[in-house]
Amino acid sequence: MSRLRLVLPFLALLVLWAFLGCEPKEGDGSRLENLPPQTHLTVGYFRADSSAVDTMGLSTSRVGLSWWAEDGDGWVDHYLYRWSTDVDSAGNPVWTRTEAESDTFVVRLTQQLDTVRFEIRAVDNEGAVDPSPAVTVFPAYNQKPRVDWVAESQELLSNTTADTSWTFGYNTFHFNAWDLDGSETITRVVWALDDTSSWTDLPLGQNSIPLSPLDLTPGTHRVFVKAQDIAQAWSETLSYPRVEDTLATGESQVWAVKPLMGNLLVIFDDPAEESEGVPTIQQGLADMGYGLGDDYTFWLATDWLPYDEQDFQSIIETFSMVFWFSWKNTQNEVACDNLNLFMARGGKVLMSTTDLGRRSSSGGTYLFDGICVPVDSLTDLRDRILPSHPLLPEGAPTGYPVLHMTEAISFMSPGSEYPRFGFTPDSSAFELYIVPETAGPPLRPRVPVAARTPVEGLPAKAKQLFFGLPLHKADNLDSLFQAVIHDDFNW
Ligand SMILES: [Ca+2]
Ligand SMILES: [Ca+2]
Repeated sequence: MSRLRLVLPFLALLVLWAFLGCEPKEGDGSRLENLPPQTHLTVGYFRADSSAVDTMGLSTSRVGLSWWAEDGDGWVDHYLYRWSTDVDSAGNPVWTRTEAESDTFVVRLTQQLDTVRFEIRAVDNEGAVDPSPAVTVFPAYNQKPRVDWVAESQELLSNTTADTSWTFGYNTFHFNAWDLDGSETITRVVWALDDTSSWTDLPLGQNSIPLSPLDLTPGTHRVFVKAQDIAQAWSETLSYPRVEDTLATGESQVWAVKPLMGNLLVIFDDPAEESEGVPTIQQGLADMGYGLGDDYTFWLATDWLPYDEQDFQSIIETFSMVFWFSWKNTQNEVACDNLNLFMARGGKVLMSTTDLGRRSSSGGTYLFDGICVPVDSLTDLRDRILPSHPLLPEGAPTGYPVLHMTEAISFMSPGSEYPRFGFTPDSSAFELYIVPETAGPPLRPRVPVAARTPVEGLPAKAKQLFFGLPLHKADNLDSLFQAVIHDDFNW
């Protein structure tokens, strides 16, 4: 054996000794080996609608967790956690980094009752990971999804005076679908009309069921909707009308669809005057040969318009003419965009109201905001129109009759809240009717009370007529309707 062969192992041992000797020894007071952190976990179940811990709450899959960790020789830098369902496409565990020490999770259950596992491990300032993650395993119960109608969306259908409510054939049902486990866990929403043996899927996220006359034939109907979650659980089935034992006070038990008939839609929008105004208008139309249900459709809009503007647009565009009768309060402002679009597409509108929008808060000037009448400004001059004061069709095409109010109408009460009669038409319109000066006392000046907007390039025809008074309190309506329908709007 050569000396070299004895020396080499010795040198190797020496190097090894020197290397080991450089390592700090635990407890020797010099630099310590880095200790990994130790992670702890607290499980609390939280109700989805409250931050209160529900200690009994194994009935939700929405869960609140908090955690902390200690590190004996440094500090905790962050955490890594994963749910048993967190795997990548290859099935490998996926860990999520967080610096938070609590969170609320939606556990994505794939069956009604599932076991879920959560583990979390702290990472210290030197990158050492807790080798023994904190773990919890618990059963979680899936909540059924829920559906309900959007509040107020069924105003059209709320008929507090009768068992039957009605709509026209355009009606969009708006609903909310949610799930206490997180609405993102809803995977399917279906609806049915009348026959629940056949359901139609809605695109996810579309919380409305738009129905047209293709679906809504005249007669009674019932619409149904339900949602399904990722765990295949169905919500209760929601219907309109609701089933009897879930009806709220005033809700209708029967929903009927009325047909859209004729080329004229008459909207009556003056609840206080229904008993007199409705027969007056219907008689006027009958006298000039227009039959209810054949030539025109009547809509008693006492306190509602469709929730969905597109429904209203679709309804009015079924017709070539819309007559809208109201007085001190009208809802036409909510429909103005629709009416303007209707007219831009060739529709014709006759409207009567003295409701011309809000006054400005400062000067009492009328803002004319949101109204769709051809008014430039109010003359604000004439307090009353009596039955003896004629309404003269000055500047009107031939055929328009002289009108009289059937009772004295006044805007002087209450206080000065209401404008007086008379307005100046805007640049698109011309005076149609005026009330001439009336000898006093008190002397009452001449005022324009109606305006006519001719069709561009067709001045003998009109597209809009506006009366700044309650037209349903005027006489000679049959002659007026004759001139409007058979001549001025006939283009
Ligand atoms: Ca450490
Ligand atoms: Ca659920």
